[in-house]
Amino acid sequence: MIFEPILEDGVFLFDCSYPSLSFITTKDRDTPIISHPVPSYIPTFECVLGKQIVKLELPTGTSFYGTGEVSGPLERTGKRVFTWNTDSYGYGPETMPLYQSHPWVLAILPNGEALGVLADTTQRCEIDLRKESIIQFIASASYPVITFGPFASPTAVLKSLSHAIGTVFMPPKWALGYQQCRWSYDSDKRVREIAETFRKKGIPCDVIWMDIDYMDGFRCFTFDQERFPDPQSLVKDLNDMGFKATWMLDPGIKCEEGYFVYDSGSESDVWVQRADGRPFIGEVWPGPCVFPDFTQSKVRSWWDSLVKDFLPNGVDGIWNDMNEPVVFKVFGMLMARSTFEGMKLANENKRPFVLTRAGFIGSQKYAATWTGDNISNWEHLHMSISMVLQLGLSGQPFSGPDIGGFVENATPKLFGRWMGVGAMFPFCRGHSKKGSFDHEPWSFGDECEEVCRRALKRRYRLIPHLYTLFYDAHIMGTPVMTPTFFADPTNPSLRTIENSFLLGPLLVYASTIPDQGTEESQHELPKGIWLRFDFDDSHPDLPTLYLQGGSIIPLGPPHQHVGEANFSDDLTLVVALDEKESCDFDVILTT
Ligand code: NBV
Repeated sequence: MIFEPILEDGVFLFDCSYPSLSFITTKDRDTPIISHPVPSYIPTFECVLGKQIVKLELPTGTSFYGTGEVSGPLERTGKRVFTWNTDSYGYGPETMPLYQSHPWVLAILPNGEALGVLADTTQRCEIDLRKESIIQFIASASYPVITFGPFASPTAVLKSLSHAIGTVFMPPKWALGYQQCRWSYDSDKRVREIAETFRKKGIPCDVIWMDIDYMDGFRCFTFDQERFPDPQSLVKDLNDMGFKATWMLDPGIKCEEGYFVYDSGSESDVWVQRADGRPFIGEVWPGPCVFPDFTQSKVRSWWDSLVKDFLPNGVDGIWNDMNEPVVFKVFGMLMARSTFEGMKLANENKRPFVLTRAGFIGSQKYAATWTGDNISNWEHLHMSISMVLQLGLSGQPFSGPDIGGFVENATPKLFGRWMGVGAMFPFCRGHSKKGSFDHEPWSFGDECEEVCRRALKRRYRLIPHLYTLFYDAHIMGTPVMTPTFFADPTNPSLRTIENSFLLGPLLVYASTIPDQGTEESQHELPKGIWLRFDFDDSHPDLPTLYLQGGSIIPLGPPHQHVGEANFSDDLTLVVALDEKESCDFDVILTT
C-alpha cells in the first residue's frame, strides 16, 4: 500500500481520490510532508463488487470509540455503525443511523496509547467494529483513509485530528448558560411570561428559543403577524432582562410565488435539482418545498445575505433544524456553515451562535449540536451521557441532549435527575415536544424546581471553568467533556464507565437509575487523589463532584445570566493537592 506522511508527525494518508469536505484545507490532505517515518499500522484496501473495503488490524485488547452521534453503549467495540444523515424521531439504543455522519474511529490500544482513523468520505459508509480489534470501513466509491498516531494519549489524537478538520468555533459566553426551549412558545406573550418566571423564581437562564411556529405559515425569514408582530421589541425586552433570543431556520423553502425567499432563490437558480434539471420538490412543514443547494458557493452567498438581513429583527442565535434532507448527505454541515457566515457578515465583531441538527465531521467549526428527538425516559437519560461524550471524541465538543427528553412526558424524578447531569454538559438546553406537558424547571413541583435551581446554580458557578475548557477546545482541539478513562487510559476497567465523565480535572458522577441516588451508586475512581466537594447543595438527584489531585478550578458567583458577570466578581478557587502537595491551573477571565 502506498502511504504518504502528511500534516505533522504521526499522520499518514492512504490513497487519495476526492476533494475533502472534512479537512479545513484539502491541500493539507494531499501534500506529503518531508520526513520519512513509517506508519505503525497499515490498512489494507480491497475492491469488492464496486465497494471499497479498508481494514486495519490493531493489537488484541484495543477499545473503540468515536463514530460520531450514536446511541447505545459508550464503547463501540462489537458494534457496526452506518453514516447517513437521517431524521430519527424518538430513536432507540439500536437506531442507526442518526442525524450526523462521522466516519471516524478513536482506538485506545491496550497500553493506553491511542490511534485515530478517518475515512474521508461523504458516501454512506459502514464502520464495522464487530471483530475484535479490527476496524473496517466500506463505502461504494473509493476514498482515502488517514491515520492519526498512535500517540501517547487520546487527547493527543484529538488535537492532531483538529489540525486536519479544525477546532470548535469560540462561542459567545451566553451560549454556555442554560437555554430554555419548547416546540413552541407560540406567542411573544408566552415568551415574555417564561422569561419573567425564570427571573421571579431565581432560576438562572440565558436564552429563550423560538421554534417553527414563530414563522408566518412556516416560511423561513418571516414572522407571524399576530403572534410575533414585533420581534424587535420582544427581543429588546428579553435582552433587558438578560436573555438572548434564538430562532429556527429550516432548509425547506415554501414553493410560492410572491414569497421573497422563493422568488429570489428561483431567480438566482439556487435550488437542489433533479437529474432532469428541474428543482427537487419535497413536502415539509409549509407543504411543497424547494431546498437550497449549499454545495455551491453562490447559493451560500445568497443564504448568507438572507441571514444577514434577518439579524436586525432581534436574532441573537440561529437554530438549523431538519437539515439532513434526502438529497444531500452533507447538507447539514454546509447549511450550518452558510448560516454561521451570514451571521458573521452581519457583524464581524460578534461571535455567531448556530445550532445544527445534521452535520458531518468538521461541522464543529460552524455550529453546536444537540442529540435530536430523544425520549423522556431513563434509558435516554443514561444514553445522553455517552452520546455527548462520543460527539466530543469525534471532533464536536459542543453538544447536549434535550434535557428532560423531547418525546413523551418526564416525571419529576427524571426531570430533576436529567437537569442535574445536563447542567454539566457543554450545551445545556431544556426542550420538549408539542402536546407534551410543560417542561420548564418549575413544571414538576417544588422539590424538582429546587433540584433544577441548584443544578443550574452549579453550572453558573462553574462558568469560568467551562469557558476556559471551551477556549482550550477552540485553540487546541481538546474535547470539553471526556470519558472517565481519559484520566488513566491504561486501566481497562475505566473504559466502559457510562455514568461519569470529566470536565478537565473535574469528575462528575451521576446516577441514571430511578430509585438510586448518586450516594448509593458505585463510584469507580481513576488512580490518584480525587477530592470530593460540593457547593453546600448536595441532593440525591445531583451528581457527585470530585476534583483531581494536582488541580484547581475557578468558580464565579451563581449569576442569573452570564451577562451579570463583571471584573470585580469574587473568584473562588477549589484546590486539590497532589501527593507532592502541589497543583496548577489556567483560567480565561472575561465578562
Ligand atoms: O421544529 C419542530 C421540531 C423541533 O422542536 C425538534 O427539536 C426537532 O428535532 N422539529 C424537530 C421538527 C418536528 C419533529 C417531530
